Amino acid sequence: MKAFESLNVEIKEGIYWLTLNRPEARNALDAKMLEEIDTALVEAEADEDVRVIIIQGAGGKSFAAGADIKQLNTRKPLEALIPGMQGLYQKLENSKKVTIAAVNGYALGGGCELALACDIRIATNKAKLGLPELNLGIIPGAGGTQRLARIVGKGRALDMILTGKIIDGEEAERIGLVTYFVSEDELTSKVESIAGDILKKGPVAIQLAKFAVHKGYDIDEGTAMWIEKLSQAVAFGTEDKDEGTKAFIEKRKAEFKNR
Ligand code: CO8
Repeated sequence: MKAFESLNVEIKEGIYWLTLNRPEARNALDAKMLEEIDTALVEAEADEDVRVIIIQGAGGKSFAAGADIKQLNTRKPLEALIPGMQGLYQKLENSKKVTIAAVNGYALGGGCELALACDIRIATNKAKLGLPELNLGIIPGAGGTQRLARIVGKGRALDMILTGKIIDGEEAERIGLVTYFVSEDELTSKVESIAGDILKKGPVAIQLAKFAVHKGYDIDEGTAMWIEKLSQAVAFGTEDKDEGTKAFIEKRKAEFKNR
């Protein structure tokens, strides 16, 4: 496992815990941290035992307060065209592992966009989420304009982006921006319990289901149905499908092998 400056990582029982660790800057995502997240994702992706990636923020005040504004201040127009944060979050969304954002404290701008790129989001009573980029004269440019609208609908996304309003975890759950709302004390156990449910499933089926949902969402329904069908054909060819169906018939727990 690599050593990082701005991250803490730990692998425990199939879970890759990725903790953003710049609490003095509210875990703002500077170039170094983005590079390290990229490296951590490559590491997690290559590890067959890792099935779930959980992203959280250190320090109890913030998940991530967005891109590092001091670094943004000197960015030139063409630098916005590099894959950068947007490309990194696309990698995250395309990961074959299940990704969970555990949001305690601020998830603003690029921090909120990081959570939006995860498969499942959990917010606590201390969470504050928003896309306040317009206050800085820029727009949410790490997938926020697209993913927020897809997740909460165009009207709510426009309201949040154009006003820059910050919402709490309870409202985030109400509008569907996060999947679960829990108290700060319950966060770790909730995340572990969701990860535990995922770890019981066949890894190939998890990957195929995730791919079908994400890729199918952006295209016409007929083509998306074919993605689903072809993904199912792949699943039907796995030993895990034989094991899963056999275990049900034999009234026992399935032992999936990832093949
Ligand atoms: N960047 C750099 N430093 C930050 C950031 C940030 N985003 N957020 C906080 N910090 C630093 C502060 O400067 C401060 O540093 P110092 O102690 O040296 O003065 C330290 O963290 C603590 O901050 P505060 O004293 O402000 O702490 P509070 O608890 O009072 O407030 C907040 C916390 C509400 C999070 C507040 O710091 C804040 O509003 N931060 C900025 C939030 C923001 O606007 N985020 C959006 C950034 S833009 C973005 O994410 C763009 C993404 C897309 C880019 C695509 C590029 C192509």
